[in-house]
Amino acid sequence: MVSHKKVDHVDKTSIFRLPSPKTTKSYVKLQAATPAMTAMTACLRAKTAFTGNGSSHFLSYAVGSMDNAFLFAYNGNGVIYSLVFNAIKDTSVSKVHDGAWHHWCFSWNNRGGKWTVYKDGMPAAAGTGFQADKTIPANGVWIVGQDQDTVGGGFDATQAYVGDITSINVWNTDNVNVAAVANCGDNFGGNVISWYDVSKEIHEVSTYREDLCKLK
Ligand SMILES: [Ca+2]
Repeated sequence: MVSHKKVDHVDKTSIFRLPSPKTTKSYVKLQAATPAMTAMTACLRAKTAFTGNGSSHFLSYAVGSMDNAFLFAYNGNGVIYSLVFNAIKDTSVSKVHDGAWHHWCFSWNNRGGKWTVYKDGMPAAAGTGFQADKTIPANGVWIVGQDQDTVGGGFDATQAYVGDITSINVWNTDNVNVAAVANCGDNFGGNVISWYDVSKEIHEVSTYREDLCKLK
């Protein structure tokens, strides 16, 4: 048994730090009741300077029938990508690992397969025709910092995230005021995952406090 602590509420200034070198032991499970999603938006704040081989997964969502139901990640060149319903969308959004805090969102809608990557509240890349008419299945498991190849596990150290991460929110719509979310709007909690409220099962991840919104 791996020991871990369970945290039902964290202060809004709580930040998770996933250690270097990459390991499969460090991750946070977010316990959310997730509906089937025909559209979604996932947002988070991240600060990393990791470069090198392998990918780095901010967030993964797996169900029994599909481990790559949703992924939000960047590759070894610092380029954002996502997977929806087991298909990858590489983007042109780069320099994730510049060592500074950034707010990132990925939104998708199965109507026309419209997708958008937002950096610091502004659209940075977008397209259509990605997984149109697909539905992300319900009742899966959300893991911060690892790619799941089985539900809640099957991690690969080369795919772990190294760095700081916080403010993870997920909505089952792509109709989100991302600029307000990025600018610490009061009403930023997701309706699928709300960072303030979601229960967090922490595995070998350290936390510290910093109010990233204070500077806004
Ligand atoms: Ca996987």
